[in-house]
Amino acid sequence: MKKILTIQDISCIGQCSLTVALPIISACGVECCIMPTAVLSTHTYKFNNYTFLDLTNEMSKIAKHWQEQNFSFDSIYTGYIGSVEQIGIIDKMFADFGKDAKIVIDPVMADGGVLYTGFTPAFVKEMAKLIKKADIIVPNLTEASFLLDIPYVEKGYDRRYIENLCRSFTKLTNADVVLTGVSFEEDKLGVCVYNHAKDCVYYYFQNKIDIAMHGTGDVYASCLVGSLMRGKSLNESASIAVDYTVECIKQTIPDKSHWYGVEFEKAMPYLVERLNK
Ligand code: PXL
Repeated sequence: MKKILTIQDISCIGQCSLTVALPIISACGVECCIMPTAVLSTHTYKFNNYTFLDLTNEMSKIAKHWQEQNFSFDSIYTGYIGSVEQIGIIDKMFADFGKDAKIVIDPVMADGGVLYTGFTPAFVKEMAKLIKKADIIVPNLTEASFLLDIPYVEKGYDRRYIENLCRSFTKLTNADVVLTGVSFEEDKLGVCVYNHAKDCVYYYFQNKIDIAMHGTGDVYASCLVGSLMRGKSLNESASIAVDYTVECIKQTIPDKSHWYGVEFEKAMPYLVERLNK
């Protein structure tokens, strides 16, 4: 069985980061080990007065113990990272535990043209350096714009724009790019997968559901990495993750009072069945 290490926060309530990555990766039939970056009472989106316990010191201690045990992983997948200092620790962890690992970085920091609360230009700069170490990066359009230091374009772009944007990442990294939130037609939303070695792109779209739901980025990336480690190709994993994320959104819509995340749990049977095909 393959073993993924995922590095991100524990938002105790909120259906994002580790509370999403653990169950989804497990459902993919892959062992999920965790390195928590922080513990928050909830996620930071539309919640006020949440608690935040920084785990930077603990991360170094955990890593030291793992080194003594000679642990290594088939994949290291990073999500929400709490600080610039943690980026340095994670960089070292890639070297210590990820020699033969697929390094997947979801540069969680922004959406809708703006940085999330607590993220700074200094963080963006460090993240732009960290992705040099990645095999695959999973930015949304906003994060891609911040990393490349270009203006965010919300809509009205064409294929040439998207493909040039993906290709621009070759300045920063040799990683393949899974660019999320791509839309050329009003009613379609999907991803562009840029294969760095072959310099070619693959698109996958679904009918757009015009409701923004929090945590879908984490659902998407967790499913992508889980499918990859389950043995699916990158293009296939990118497509499965689109379909699963859409299924999660559809399952959440009837529950009008559920506002802080997606009910990804309801769509788990769909994911398990799809991966068995
Ligand atoms: O879904 C990304 C995420 C993860 N962790 C925390 C967050 C967010 C997005 O807002 O606040 C704590």
